[in-house]
Amino acid sequence: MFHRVFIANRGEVAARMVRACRDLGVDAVCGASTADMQAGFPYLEEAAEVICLGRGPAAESYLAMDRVVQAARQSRCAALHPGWGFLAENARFADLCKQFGVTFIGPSAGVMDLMGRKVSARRAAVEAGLPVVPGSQGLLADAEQAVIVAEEIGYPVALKADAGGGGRGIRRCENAAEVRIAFVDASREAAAAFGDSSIYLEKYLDGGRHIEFQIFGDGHGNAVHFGERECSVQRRHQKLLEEAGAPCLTAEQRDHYGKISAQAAAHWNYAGAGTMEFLRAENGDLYFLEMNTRLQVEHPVTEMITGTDLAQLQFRIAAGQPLPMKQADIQWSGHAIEVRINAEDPDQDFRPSPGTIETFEVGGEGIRVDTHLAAGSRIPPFYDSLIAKVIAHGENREQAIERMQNCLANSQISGVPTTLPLHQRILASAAFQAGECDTLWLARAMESQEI
Ligand code: MV4
Repeated sequence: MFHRVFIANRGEVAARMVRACRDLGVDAVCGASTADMQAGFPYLEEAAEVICLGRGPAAESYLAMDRVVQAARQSRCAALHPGWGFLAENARFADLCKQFGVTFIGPSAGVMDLMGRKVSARRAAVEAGLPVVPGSQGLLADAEQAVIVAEEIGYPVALKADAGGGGRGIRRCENAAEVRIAFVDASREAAAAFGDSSIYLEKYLDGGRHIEFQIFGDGHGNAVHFGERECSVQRRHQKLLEEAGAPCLTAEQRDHYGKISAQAAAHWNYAGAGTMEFLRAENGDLYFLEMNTRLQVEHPVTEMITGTDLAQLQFRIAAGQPLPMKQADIQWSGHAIEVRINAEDPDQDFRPSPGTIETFEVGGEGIRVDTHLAAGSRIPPFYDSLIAKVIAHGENREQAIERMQNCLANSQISGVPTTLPLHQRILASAAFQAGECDTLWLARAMESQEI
């Protein structure tokens, strides 16, 4: 195992990785912006060393690749954990780490590059035996080609950016006229957002649900899956609540899609943590959409029901150890739900609400809290607004819901407005309790003031 690891991230992510380092007996060196160094976060007190990366804006600190690598080297770290967000899926950064002799805790730059472009990810998925949504063979040359492919596949279709992901820039089209307009808009938008205007097309599946499978490979040809999560409760492609397992999946489906996900990871000789994202169609079938080559924000629900520390597993794999378990060793117990508490004002269209946390008291039976904050901590304005994840584990879904509701009812968070009251309304809704929410449910339920 490594002696010292550089944590190239901040906030809740960095706090999680500092905890993994402590549990593994590894010294954690945290890179931090000046804004975060003054924010009073307990994890920076616990770190073996804190290195200033630059000023508050992420472009001058957490996204400044050269500075981050230099800081890791200068602090004599053998490895670097990118967390999620920032540089975690940047293949050029993974390559840079390698050049500087620092082990990037994640998969190879090659597989990150393959998955970073969605057309190549689709192709790799097909080769590895995963079901994909019917779509264009590759990139579309122009709007007229898009119309030809759309007519073959049948409407509605989704136009997507090859360099996109996470839902940014997806356009649903019902006819040729809409495809022509959307193609021009989507190309322009993709060029501005990603510096790459390439567009492809898929059949649009309405009423879908977001199901993702957690996989791990060890780069020695072995791969396993840790089951699925459902993340359909979203707002503008931001997940608000996730659960494991998925209420809409049968045990047979978990085994089947988990198995083919792990087989695909083994096929690519994948090393480290990854997530296969699927869309569940209304008929119950799952289709591969994209792969995230990192651990995810919502990994704790999987940890709770499998009893495995996935962050520690990342460190072990990166240090060259083989997977310590076989598929048959991975068992599921109970149900877990996570809510993301954001410092946002639900009454002001979820505008971020930076400020100082005055009280922070969250906990209860069967509750885990992942946070970087304590009373008195400041929330700088530069980064995403996640301040805590509350995870409830129960023997079954009903108990997990009940424990989460008890926890939220007794929580005291003051100083800034948060999304906590919205979570209470979601948990109390009939649709959520019945496990019936698709990806459009939250927007509609809020629009109609149903919640
Ligand atoms: C789709 C889709 C319908 N049909 N693809 C959005 C996130 C990105 N990873 C994929 N997304 C979608 N892809 C086809 N062919 C609908 C979505 C989608 C969605 C997916 C998951 C969770 C929330 C969503 C919200 C709107 C659209």
